[in-house]
Amino acid sequence: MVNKLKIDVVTIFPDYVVMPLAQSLIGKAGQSGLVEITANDLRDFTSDAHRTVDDTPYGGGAGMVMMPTVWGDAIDSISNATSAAVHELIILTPAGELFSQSMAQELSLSEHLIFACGRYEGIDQRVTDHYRTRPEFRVREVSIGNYVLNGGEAAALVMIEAIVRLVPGVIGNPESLAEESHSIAADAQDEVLLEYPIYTKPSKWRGLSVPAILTSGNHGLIATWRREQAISRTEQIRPKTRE
Ligand code: JEE
Repeated sequence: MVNKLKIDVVTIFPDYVVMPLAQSLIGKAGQSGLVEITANDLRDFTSDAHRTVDDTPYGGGAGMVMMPTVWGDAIDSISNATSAAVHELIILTPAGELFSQSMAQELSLSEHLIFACGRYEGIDQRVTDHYRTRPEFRVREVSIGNYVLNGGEAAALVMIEAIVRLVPGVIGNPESLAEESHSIAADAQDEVLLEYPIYTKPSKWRGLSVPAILTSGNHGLIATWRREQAISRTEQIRPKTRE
């Protein structure tokens, strides 16, 4: 087997993650054996009767912070159970680097991804700092966008869906991936060309007709029209801003 990807999600809500993963493309990827996903319960790595994962913040402030001890035990155990040479540790946080298509491309080539999904105010910073000193780990603090969620689980699901569909052999349609990879290279969150509008039957619906050029049979003109549509759409919806 060539490109096997193991994904571990660590969370206090493993069911939140398991249910959507059982569906759709990701589920099929699992059946194919190309990807194996495990939802791990963080509380299994606690050592007290109450299964505590959080404590009050040093320096004061609102809310609770997740303890480094529990996270360290979980990540050590999960990484030791996997033979991968490198573990990509992805710590979800509103203060992380923004997730992008190019990051998804990179991560789809990994052997082992560990998603650390915090809750409350997040995870003690020393977890990131410690694993950055360990050569067998590659640590990234990642955010999926500039809005605030209640925890990392939804963000991990978004990332997993974007990553798994890029694993070679998972998507049944290599043509659509090849087409995609053009638009990927530039993707630093600038330089992305939005897609052209798409249509199917019926040719007239509620008084709206499909643009005549698409039924003309002239593939050269269609390609030019689509390029122009993509450009004008991009200028309208994502105008280049200047400082
Ligand atoms: C992981 C806990 C909740 C809420 C404090 C202070 C932050 C944490 N794109 C994304 N948005 N949110 C997350 C995300 C949220 C998380 C955790 C990821 C773990 N939470 C939480 C509020 C705060 N706020 C003011 O600035 C904003 C911290 C995420 C991703 N990925």
